[in-house]
Amino acid sequence: MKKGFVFDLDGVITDTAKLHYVAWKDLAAMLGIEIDLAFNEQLKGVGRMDSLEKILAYGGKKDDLSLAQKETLAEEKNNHYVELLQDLAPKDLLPGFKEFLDSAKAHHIPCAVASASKNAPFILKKLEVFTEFDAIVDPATLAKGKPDPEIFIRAAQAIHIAPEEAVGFEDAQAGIEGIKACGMFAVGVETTEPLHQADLRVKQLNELSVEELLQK
Ligand code: XGP
Repeated sequence: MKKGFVFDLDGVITDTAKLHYVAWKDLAAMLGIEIDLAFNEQLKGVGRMDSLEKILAYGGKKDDLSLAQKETLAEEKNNHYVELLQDLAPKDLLPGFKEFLDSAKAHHIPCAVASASKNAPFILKKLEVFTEFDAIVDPATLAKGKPDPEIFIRAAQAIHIAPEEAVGFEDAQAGIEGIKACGMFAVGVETTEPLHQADLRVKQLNELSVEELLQK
């Protein structure tokens, strides 16, 4: 029996993954690096500085910039991304997410957010679901990012269950790997590429019922 749910944010609760792509693509272009959707899969679930490092390595510019320059670039990308978020509203919750969350609450199942994004609280407030979660892990407090399982272990702890008692929801391969590495049941929300190692794959959360998942 499962006792709690742990959700990624970008691409699971709302489709902000595509806005990250727009902002990273523009920043990369400014640096003379062209990224495409296939490369973008590698940025999903990965924190801000690590995403920038991946782009620089991809463009052969790994050792070209100082830490201060990288921090400035990461901040520029974030400013652009936050501008793109301004109109975000409850209508932007992915289909079936709110119904699923409401059903979990009706079953008294604790729910946590495990996102690499430092913008998670801001986005959840815009979507008007911030207060619906029992815990939101602060990625700034983590030693390692996804695919390390740390964020998922911390999310399970925050809702007072063992990782094996939780179901994790992810749209990123790095996230699925983190979920599996700590023994959680992994639901892969597949929007583009196939997610390897997921225990269950869906396109949208409205394909799932809380009752069924609790039996996993
Ligand atoms: P934050 C974001 C990264 O910038 C982005 O590349 C990842 O895909 C995303 O986190 C994963 O959720 O972090 O810049 O919003 O803090």
